[in-house]
Amino acid sequence: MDIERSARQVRENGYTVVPDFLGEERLEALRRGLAPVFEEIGSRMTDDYGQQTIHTHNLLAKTRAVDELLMDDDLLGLVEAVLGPDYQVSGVAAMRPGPGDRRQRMHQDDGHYPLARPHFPLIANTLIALDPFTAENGATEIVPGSHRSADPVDPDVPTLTVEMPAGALFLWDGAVWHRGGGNSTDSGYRRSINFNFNLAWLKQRENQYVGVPWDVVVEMPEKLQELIGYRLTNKGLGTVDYRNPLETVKRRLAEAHSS
Ligand SMILES: O=C(O)CCC(=O)C(=O)O
Repeated sequence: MDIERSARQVRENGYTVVPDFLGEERLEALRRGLAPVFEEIGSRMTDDYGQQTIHTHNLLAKTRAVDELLMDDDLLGLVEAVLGPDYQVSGVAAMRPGPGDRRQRMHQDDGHYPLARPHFPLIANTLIALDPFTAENGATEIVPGSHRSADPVDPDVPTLTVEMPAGALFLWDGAVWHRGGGNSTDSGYRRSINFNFNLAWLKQRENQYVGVPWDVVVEMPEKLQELIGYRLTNKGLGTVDYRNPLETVKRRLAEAHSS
């Protein structure tokens, strides 16, 4: 992956697509590993938007199928090039718009943080395609360059549909206006993995400390423990007894194995 080129595209346009990110073998392994998760996914009705895609959130509590991918050096290199070294996992989900699902409302992922716009990137959000993304099956629709806007989101501006092959990585600045597209097919699903990263001194979208059970956390590789928040950040945020929280994780692992 040409990390510098992709990071430049994110700075300039608000997003990048890396078409050949996964490769055939990893793509197949992820499809197999996530099959039980996708079987659980349905659709939901809302008064405002009709039938919409439903996501499986808190994925690290439900499967080990995405652990390796989440620690991928190229992926994290690109995230670091966008956010700098102090980033963390903010949420992990499986997303699959299905036949009849309507498009989402236009939104910005960083709307949780009440800062004046435009601002530096707070979030690097990603979708990794397990099926081709097409205009028909719900490919994401974005407004290139909107991460630089100070205006409120306008749902009526022209969008670009992010069509990409299975195995592609789509990464965008959380300030970009976007929405999941509608799925007008009879039977085509648009399976994808969503890794959402944010600056490590912000609150995570999904509470990883509560969401991922402790017995799962202690068995994770240290790199993953750190990614989901068990680390010191920004000159010492996140201590336990004024020490690195990883020390507590390791102590509990030793206790679990000795009992
Ligand atoms: O599924 C997509 O294309 C985008 C999903 C999204 O933006 C969201 O759920 O917030």
